[in-house]
Amino acid sequence: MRNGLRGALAGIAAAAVALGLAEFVAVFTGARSAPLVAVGGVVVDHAPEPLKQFAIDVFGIYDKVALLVGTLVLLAAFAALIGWLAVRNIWAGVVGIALFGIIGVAAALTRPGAGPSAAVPSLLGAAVAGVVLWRLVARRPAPAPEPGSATGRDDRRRFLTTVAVVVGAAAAAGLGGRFLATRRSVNEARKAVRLPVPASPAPAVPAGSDLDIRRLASYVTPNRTFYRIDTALVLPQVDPASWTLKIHGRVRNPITITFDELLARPMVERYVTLACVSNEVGGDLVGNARWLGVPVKELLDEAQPFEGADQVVGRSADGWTCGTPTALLRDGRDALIAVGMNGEPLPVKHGFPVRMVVPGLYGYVSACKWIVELELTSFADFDAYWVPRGWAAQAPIKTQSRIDTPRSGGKLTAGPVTVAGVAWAQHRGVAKVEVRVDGGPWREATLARSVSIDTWVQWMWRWDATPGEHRLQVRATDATGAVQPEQRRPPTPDGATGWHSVGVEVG
Ligand SMILES: Nc1nc2c(c(=O)[nH]1)N[C@H]1C(S)=C(S)[C@@H](COP(=O)(O)O)O[C@H]1N2
Ligand SMILES: [Mo]
Repeated sequence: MRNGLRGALAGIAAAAVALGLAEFVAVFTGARSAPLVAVGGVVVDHAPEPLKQFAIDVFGIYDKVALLVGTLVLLAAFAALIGWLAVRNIWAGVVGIALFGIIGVAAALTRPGAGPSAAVPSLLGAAVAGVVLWRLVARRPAPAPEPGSATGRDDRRRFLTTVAVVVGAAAAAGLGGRFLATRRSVNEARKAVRLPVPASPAPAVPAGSDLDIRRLASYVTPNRTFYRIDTALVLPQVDPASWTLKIHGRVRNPITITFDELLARPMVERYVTLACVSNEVGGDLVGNARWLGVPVKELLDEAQPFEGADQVVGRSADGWTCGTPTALLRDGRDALIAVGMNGEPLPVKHGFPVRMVVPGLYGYVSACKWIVELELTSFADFDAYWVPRGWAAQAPIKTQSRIDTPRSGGKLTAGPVTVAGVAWAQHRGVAKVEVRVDGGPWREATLARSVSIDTWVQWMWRWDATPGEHRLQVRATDATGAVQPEQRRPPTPDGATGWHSVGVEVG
């Protein structure tokens, strides 16, 4: 086997050992201390905004998987290079691995909330990788056998077996670590949670909220299919037994409450449609759920914010922050510190044990998952996570409407066609939805019923389709009379605008 290839394989084996071992050790030092997750987290936090939007556009909700796979591929390439260099000079290999170790340690130590033990997975991983590389590269049979000779073949077989065993052991350690981590996760604690009966139940969903049209989004979105957006590469595992919510900062009366204390308070249950600011026109980063929780207003009233504390910063267990106008949280809308979603404890990926939900505001300025702090401050004094990354500090949800059926590029038969979709203008309410064909006159759609102005609403319109290619467009008008603007604008900095349109072929 050629020395270069041999070195490259040795490098990849060493890297696999480092990652597998680190993943295993991270079971004990915290999932976010594993080098892949820590470095990935730094990339997520510091990647330029256009790149991130590109990732969301191209990979959608798989952007995190794409990031991890991409990182692994890059890593394998560098590991191969280090191994290749190590064949020529073993010290070059050792320095290369040390460099990786340092990057891992630096990333893990600088993650929010990291303690000194966060350095351990990368340190151990790099140390063992160094030994593996040394053994695989330096232990050459001397003298070098003729290529193709019996000793050459034996040597090659021995080398490949060693590499296979090492990589296999690394994979076992890594996967074993992942398995143990799930076992140690909060799933058990979540199953044990008994949600209280709401003192103020949600209004019953009126008959006719669901038009029961194929491919039309259901009025209530099941937890299973509810969109998920966050910066977390591994889900924060927040144990309700040790969870507290600290309300502090510019308040007269700082308070800290435990999970049991929160559950003991009178709870409110409301339907609220959540929407992501990154949603493109016609996109599906929006969903409607029944949330159970304590009104934020009551907690703030107890804490007594000082005059001028116009921003409430929600802080997550993983350090993520969002900033919500204090006045909006106290204006009587159903802003909740929520523990329940559609009758269940919050799913872990939707913020278990506790999150915030605020009708009318995009998620990134209000819907803090895994929330552990509410800090009273001012917009002048603090920028939350997405603000220095180019997104607006204040972001009410824009009026939007979407055509769910027919789909773009659909082939239809001439005659009556049901055109249907959803529209939303949270906390203002949708007053009207209109559809037009090929730029013709606007036709008013039929609106389904909804429980409140804080949720989306289904709409439908009967179209007598004629043969040919056609373009359908939709627009909504909110209850203040404002018509959804036509002008197409991208999601940055405060939400996309424009009319959703769908091209179809009628035969
Ligand atoms: N801790 C934390 N909370 C977060 C986020 C995050 O990255 N971290 N993302 C926010 C964004 S951008 C949105 S749109 C909503 C999405 O909530 P969901 O994943 O439950 O649908 O969560 C918000 N809460
Ligand atoms: Mo979002």
